[in-house]
Amino acid sequence: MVVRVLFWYRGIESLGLGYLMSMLTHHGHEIDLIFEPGLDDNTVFDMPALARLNRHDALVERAKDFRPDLVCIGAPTNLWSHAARMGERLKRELDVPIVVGGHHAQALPEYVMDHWWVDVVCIGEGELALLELVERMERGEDCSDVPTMWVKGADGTVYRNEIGMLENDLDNLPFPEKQLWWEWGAFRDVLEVFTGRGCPFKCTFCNIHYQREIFDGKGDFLRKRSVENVMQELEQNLAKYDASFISLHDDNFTTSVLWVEEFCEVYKDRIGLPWYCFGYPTTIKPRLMKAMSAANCSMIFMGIDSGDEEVRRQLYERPMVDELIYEKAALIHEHGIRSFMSTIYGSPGETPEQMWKTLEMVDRTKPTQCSGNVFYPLPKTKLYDVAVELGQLSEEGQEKVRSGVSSFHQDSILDHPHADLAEMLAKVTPVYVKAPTWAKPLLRRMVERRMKRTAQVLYAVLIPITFSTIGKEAARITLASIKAILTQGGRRGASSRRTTPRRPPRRMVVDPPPASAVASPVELVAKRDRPASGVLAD
Ligand code: B12
Ligand code: SF4
Repeated sequence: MVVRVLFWYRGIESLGLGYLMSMLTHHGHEIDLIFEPGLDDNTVFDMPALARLNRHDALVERAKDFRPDLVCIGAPTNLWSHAARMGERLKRELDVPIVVGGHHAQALPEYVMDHWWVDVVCIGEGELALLELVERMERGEDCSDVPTMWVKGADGTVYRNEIGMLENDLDNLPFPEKQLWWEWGAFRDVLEVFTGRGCPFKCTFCNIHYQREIFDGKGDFLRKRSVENVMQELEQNLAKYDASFISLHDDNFTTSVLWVEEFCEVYKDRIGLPWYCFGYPTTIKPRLMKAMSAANCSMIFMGIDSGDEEVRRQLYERPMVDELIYEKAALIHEHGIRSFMSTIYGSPGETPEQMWKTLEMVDRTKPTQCSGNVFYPLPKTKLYDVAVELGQLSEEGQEKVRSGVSSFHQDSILDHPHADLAEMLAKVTPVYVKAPTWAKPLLRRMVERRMKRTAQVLYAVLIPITFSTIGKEAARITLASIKAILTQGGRRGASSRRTTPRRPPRRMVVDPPPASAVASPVELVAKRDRPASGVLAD
């Protein structure tokens, strides 16, 4: 007997949810997706007037029509407020268990679980955990001790289970679902893929350092798929979708030289399309650049983050001297690869001089494109704690983070004495690095005089120039998702997965045996059956 599982997401394709979806379909369960284009609130726009395009009523109708047994909501911090709005509504309308996972749930499981409409919180990677939950539902078994899941009982008791073992062999995972995302217009020209998980570095504004702690002792944090497995996924998708770009979304693609060399060798013969990836300055090596350039690598995203060595070393824990950054940027360009540099302004304690140095440095690296971000204290990160300790993140600010406010936008939520400078520099940076030399003093003056409105207009108008590569795909998916929501909306697409006849929803049983008989979470993890390997997509 199958279990029907409905997923919700917003704005862009989520490869994380894609993995969960395909894990379930590979084990015979049925899935559907409701997707909000999110044009009203994203990295570029904050235009509440466009909220109607999300067509919540149509989405809820589609959800009802699917008659799910379980609803799965993915929520990074920036989507939490939207996720919560939809989660609450779905609970009222469908009255089935709701599982929330993703980075917000990982960082703040207690907070997420405190919401009346949340039944289960996934505190780690979800493939094995969700499958186990769904299979227990299918068998009508108790779900209170599913590893990696916190589960709420009918009386409000929360069963806080430990994180289960990580899937060490990523080749065992089925390839992530694509079709539903395509139907919703969430991707068009750029095919996204992960070749591995994890990152060896520990930047203090990123989730990696605490993830490494929560996954400690649970298997390998840094994992790579086999090159053959990645090629099969790409070939399978390229046969179906007319993409002309490949995006390798690993946290840090350039970490393993040998693996990347092997990948490039095979990729140039079997795929050949231009691609981009994320890289970390110290891992950018001549040998690697040569191999990547020969394999048609088009662009590398690299964090400069700060132009001040002290900030990089002490605050961000990215120890590297200025010369190294200039050298690596030049190396990328020498090999004919374009660069996308990213910067952060307004970190806790950062001075105006340090912020200006960032603008200078990124300009000197001559990036093809560049983003300016205002520092956002992501929950559970070291820099969040620093902001609180320095008195720059008030109780009100902390509540904003918990509820996901502003994490998309270029408004500082710190009580930072130079927040206005940070906001101005973040807007001007992408334009500044592309501006002719004569225009740079004018742009600097615009920042000094805090001409916020002019900077905002300039930023929005020049997006096609400053973000030419990403901008084109963004425009394509915007049009595609508007079309999808207008034409498809409540109607189910061609990939609808429901084949079972209508029947009452399957219950999630949370009925643990008496306390004395309950095994410790550690014992449960140890004895837990893992899904058989060989679930590799064909
Ligand atoms: C690639 C990437 C992107 C890509 C997205 C690619 C894509 N299509 O998915 C791009 C560049 C577009 C992007 C954009 C942004 N990103 Co980003 N991104 C990442 C990165 C490097 C990898 C994410 C990923 O896919 N991981 C692999 C998949 C398999 O894992 P996953 O998504 O976590 O999903 C697993 C589990 O979390 C869990 N799970 C997830 N959802 C659910 C739901 C349920 C029901 C269950 C049971 C389980 C579950 O199971 C999944 C499978 O194991 C991470 C860093 C990281 N290590 O995670 C940052 C990261 C996720 N991004 C982050 C941020 C802040 C952003 C932006 C807000 C940046 C900005 N200012 O614009 C935007 C917002 C995008 C959005 N979703 O709206 C933060 C999020 C922090 C937070 N607390 O939310 C991260 C963690 C990096 C960081 N700075 O620390 N990002
Ligand atoms: S290199 Fe990137 S993914 Fe790795 S810890 Fe730093 S910011 Fe996070």
